[in-house]
Formats: sequence, structure tokens, C-alpha cells
Amino acid sequence: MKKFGVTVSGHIMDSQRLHPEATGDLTGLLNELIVAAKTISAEVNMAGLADILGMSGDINVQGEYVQKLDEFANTAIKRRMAHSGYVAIMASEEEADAVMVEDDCSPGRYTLAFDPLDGSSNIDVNVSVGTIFSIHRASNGCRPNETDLLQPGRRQVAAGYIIYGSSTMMVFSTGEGVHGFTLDPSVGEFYLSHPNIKMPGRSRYYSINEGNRKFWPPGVLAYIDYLQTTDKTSGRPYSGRYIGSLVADFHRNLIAGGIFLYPRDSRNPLKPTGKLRLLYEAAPLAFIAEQAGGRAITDDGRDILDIDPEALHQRVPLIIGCRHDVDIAEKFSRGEMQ
Ligand code: AHM
Ligand code: MG
Repeated sequence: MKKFGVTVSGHIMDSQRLHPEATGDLTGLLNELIVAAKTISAEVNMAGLADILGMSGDINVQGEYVQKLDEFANTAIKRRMAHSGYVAIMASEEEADAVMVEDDCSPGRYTLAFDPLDGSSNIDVNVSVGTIFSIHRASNGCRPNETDLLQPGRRQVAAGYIIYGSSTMMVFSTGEGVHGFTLDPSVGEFYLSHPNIKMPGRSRYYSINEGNRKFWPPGVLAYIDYLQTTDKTSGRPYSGRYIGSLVADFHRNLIAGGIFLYPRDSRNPLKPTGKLRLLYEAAPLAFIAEQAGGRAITDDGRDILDIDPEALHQRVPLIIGCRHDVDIAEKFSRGEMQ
């Protein structure tokens, strides 16, 4: 770890200097998120010790209420944002309704949608989990409301995630490339470790829950069969890699190359929506993928970043990864390849 390297806050300040018109609010918001990320990271790292230290029940040894980690992460982010002055309104996977931040007439200039701890069922087995975030400009109105949050991903001003893995990393974009920062826990600082991340143009890996195979749409089924068919010139068969923790699956594919698919499921024909949420899972990762040279579409070939959200917790079928791989998957989805 380069202890004299570029810190995440230094990097954000440098980017802000390139935009003399910037007010510093986005910088401030990101800095608040970074503090929340460090708090969550410390808590996640303690998770394995919880039983040993007697902290896993509702009441800990000091007689204090101990929150579940996803609730902890939700509260950590909400509290940091609530008094920051940068955020007008928030949406969280852990909250049924939009979270208002100010009730007077001076709301912050941004909206924040977040999944505080995605893949949290993996914590018990010591597998990576993550926080995903998406930032838009709020409308200039005096009273922000839910519609401020229902903006297409294309309009994000920043998006990213924090992965709590073998090390904690923050990966984000403000629309000027994707940069990754690794937390040095001995200093409590994120250092630039992965500048200007680019996804490989094509890959040899796919990530999908094969247990749902019988319920996939025909285009996805045909595409996965294609990936599993031997053809040396196009590097097939591909290898499968599925962690079941979106941030971990996506991060792997971002760095090493790959395509991730969570399609709609025929068990739920009335709601052909997939499992993952548009506002705080699919759209921010689509923004990162595109900024890194990749792509994200639905399983019927719509661009994730162009979808107009209708509801805070709307689900969407997601195909995301290296551009060439997503292009081929799109052809299968449209029936142009079989
Ligand atoms: P969660 O938001 O309840 O944690 O669920 C989302 C997670 C993603 O991290 C992951 O990609 C997906 O669920 C895995 O789902 P499945 O177990 O159906 O494969
Ligand atoms: Mg989630």
C-alpha cells in the first residue's frame, strides 16, 4: 500500500478543481459517504467475531441493542447524510418510502439512492458484501419528493460501490472514468489503487444463478448454451463464476472481465422483472460499467441507463459486463442469434 499515494478525498478535490463552477457539494457528499463506508467496513469486519464476543443477539453484553448489519449500514448512511446539507431526499433498500432530509425550504442539491449492504445473507459465511450508491441532482423545487428520485440512470452525476472483501475497496465514477480506492485500515484512509479502470473488451467468464435455468427466458437459455459450447476461435466454452453477491460478482467481472445475468423468471409471469432493483443496484452498476467501457441491458435488450423509473423499489432484469459479451447476449435476447 502506497501510504504517500493519492487519497480518495485528494482525488475528489483534484477532480473538483477541473470544474471551477463546482460548489463543492458533490465533494462534500462523497466525503460523507466515505466516512459512512469506513464505519460500515469496521462493523462488517467484526461480524465473524460477533458470536465469540457475544454481540449477535438483540441485546449485547453491555445491555445495548445490537443492530443487524444491514440495518446498521442503513442507519450509518442515513445519519451521515441527514445533517450534511448536501442531500435533499434518499431512497434505501431498507426503507419502504423515500427518506426526506430537510423539512424546511433549504434542501440539499442531490438525491441519493443506496443499497446499504447488498448480499447481506453472505455475511454469515464470510463472503464479500457491498454498499451501492447512486447520486442525481434534485430538482430546484423547495419541497423534494419521490419524483426527484425517479430519474433515469443516464442522469446520474455519480455512482459506485464499496466492496467489503479481502480488503475494502471503493469504486466510483463522477462521469470521468472509473477509479478504485483500497482502504488501508491501519491509517483509516482509502488510497487510489486502480486508476481509470477499463473492463476488458470481451471475456471468458459468465455469472448467473444456474439453479433458475428452467425459468429463464428463451434468449438467455440459448445464450448460456452458446457460451457453454466449444468453439476455440471465440474462446468458448466460458467458465462460470457466481458468488451470489452482486457487488462481488460485478467487481470480479469489472476487473477480470465477465458478463453477469439476472434475467426475469417464468415463475413470476405477471411480474417479468427479475430480482435486482433498478435505482440502487442496476442503474449505478450500469453507470460504472459504461464508464469502464462495458454495457448493461435488460433481458429484452433495453439499455438500463435509459429506463425511466416508475417506483423506488422497481426490479429489472439485468445483463451487465464486457461490451462484446453484452452485445452478443443482446442478439440472443432479440432472437437475432439462436
Ligand atoms: P439482497 O438485496 O436481498 O441482498 O439480494 C440481492 C442479491 C444480490 O447481491 C445477488 O446478485 C442476488 O441477490 C443473488 O440472488 P440469487 O440468490 O437468487 O442468485
Ligand atoms: Mg440488494
